Amino acid sequence: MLTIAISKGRIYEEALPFLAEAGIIPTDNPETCRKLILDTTRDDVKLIIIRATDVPTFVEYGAADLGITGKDVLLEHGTENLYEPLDLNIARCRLMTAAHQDAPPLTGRFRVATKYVNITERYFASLGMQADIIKLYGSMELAPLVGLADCIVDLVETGNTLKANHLEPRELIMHISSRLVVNKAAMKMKNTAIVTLIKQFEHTLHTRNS
Ligand code: PRT
Ligand code: MG
Repeated sequence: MLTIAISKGRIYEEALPFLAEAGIIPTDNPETCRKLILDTTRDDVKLIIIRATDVPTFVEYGAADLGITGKDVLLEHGTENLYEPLDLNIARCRLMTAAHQDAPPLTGRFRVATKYVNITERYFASLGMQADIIKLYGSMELAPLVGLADCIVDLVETGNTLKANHLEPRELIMHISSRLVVNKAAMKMKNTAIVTLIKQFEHTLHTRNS
């Protein structure tokens, strides 16, 4: 049995073609059914539907053999206890700093609101800048508007969310895409099945790029 951890929404939707290449078609739709464990057209594969930020935890502890999650989530969580064999190049976006359109460039000591505390700390430290980080769980865009922070660190895709809130992107921290991650013990114990799956995912990737 192989268990794959994945979050609903954009990653799930964009991962479906990869799963299909491996003969894995979920028999329920996670958006409409309330099941957290989904059967698939393969008797030996189940999907578990969890929050995006929980995927590394489930895979690390072996509660799932594999997972699909954003590089943002992986970098924030830490990846020492996982294998990351494949960049699926899906759910792409950019991790950026953003500030109010009228805000001056950052100098001296300033406050940054983000849910990416670890990445943000490392980023500003690498620039030798003094950032006081305020952890938020959502609606980061609000922070500069109400004087909670001088800037934010968040994901940007089209930029529409920033624009709608009178913010603008400033510095690119990194390009983000979703990755396949594998539990280390499972990679040994279920090597053949997992390696086959990785090859099938790679095939989808190569077909797309050609
Ligand atoms: O939504 P929930 O609170 O359940 O969890 P989540 O936000 O962690 O999950 P989800 O499904 O929203 O995002 C999962 C992953 O998708 C992220 O970890 C990223 O790797 C990837 N991804 C790709 C994105 C985006 N693009 C994206 N645009 N995740 C979030 N956004 C949000 C962003 O945070 C901002 O609020 O969309 C808004 C910006 O979009 P634009 O187009 O207005 O710029
Ligand atoms: Mg979200």
